[in-house]
Amino acid sequence: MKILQFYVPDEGLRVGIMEGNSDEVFDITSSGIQSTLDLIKRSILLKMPIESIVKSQEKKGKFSYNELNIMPDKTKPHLLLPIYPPEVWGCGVTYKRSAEMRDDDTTSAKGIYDYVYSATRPELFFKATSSRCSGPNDYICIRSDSVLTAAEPELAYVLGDGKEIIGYTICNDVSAWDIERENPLYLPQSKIFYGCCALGPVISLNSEIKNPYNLNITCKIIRNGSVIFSGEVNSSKIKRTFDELTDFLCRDNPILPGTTMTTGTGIMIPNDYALEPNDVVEIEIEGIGKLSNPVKKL
Ligand code: DO4
Ligand code: MG
Repeated sequence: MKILQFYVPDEGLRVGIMEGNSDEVFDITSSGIQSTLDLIKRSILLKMPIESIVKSQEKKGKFSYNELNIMPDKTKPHLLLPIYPPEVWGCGVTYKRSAEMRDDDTTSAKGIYDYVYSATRPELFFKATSSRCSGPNDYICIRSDSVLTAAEPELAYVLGDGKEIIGYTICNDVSAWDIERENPLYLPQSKIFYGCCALGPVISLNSEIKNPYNLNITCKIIRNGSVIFSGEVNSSKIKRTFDELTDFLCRDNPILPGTTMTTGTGIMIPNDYALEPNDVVEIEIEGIGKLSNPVKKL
């Protein structure tokens, strides 16, 4: 089962589900479940799987996914962020390619990426709050003081109770690489800004993802209607387990249900394909779907 959020004119935010390979989105919103975060919290409170809670909800309406998969427009039903996460955290240098390219391109602190790739302690960083996240087909941003901002296509997971993973989504960890490379102490500014984190289009619950360590991840950058970059990786290439990453995240750190963790990029986009206004970034992950976002400069 996949869970998602969408907007309907005159009704506002709706909670949706999709089952099997069907394109149908059923509206399961109720007075107690007004967001996917409510659904996660209800499942924790009642100690019941999300699927069982959903089964007891009345289906209020039906939409086709394609109809909802449009740019946000207040006059039309459209997809929203699949969750308003209390926090989004990021993992860094979890793929060899990321360590190699980052070390090659930095002059300020050679070797730091190779160190963290091999060290016991992973790199974890605060990435975003909901107000900094962009949903499907919404703009991701290049900050006004960056000339080299890149897409980072990543598999992300959503936490339920404590360290439990309830499902998976796609994240674009949009990053100002020029600011990151100037000095490692600038990392928060390279990572956190308005429109720095795209999530969606859905959360695929655990039942939907047989093996999260064997998912094909692809990314395309489209400029003026043509694909100018295309890359892929399999999540089997990740160095760390998700349990290991969550363990470090939760160490002496209060983490709320719905917190979303993005697991690092294994597709390093060459500098020549730094984002430009009006580019469109498409990231596809098996079992989850395709997250597409246009780009604008702040
Ligand atoms: O330290 C830099 C950030 C690493 C990152 O975002 C990634 O590997 O995906
Ligand atoms: Mg990243």
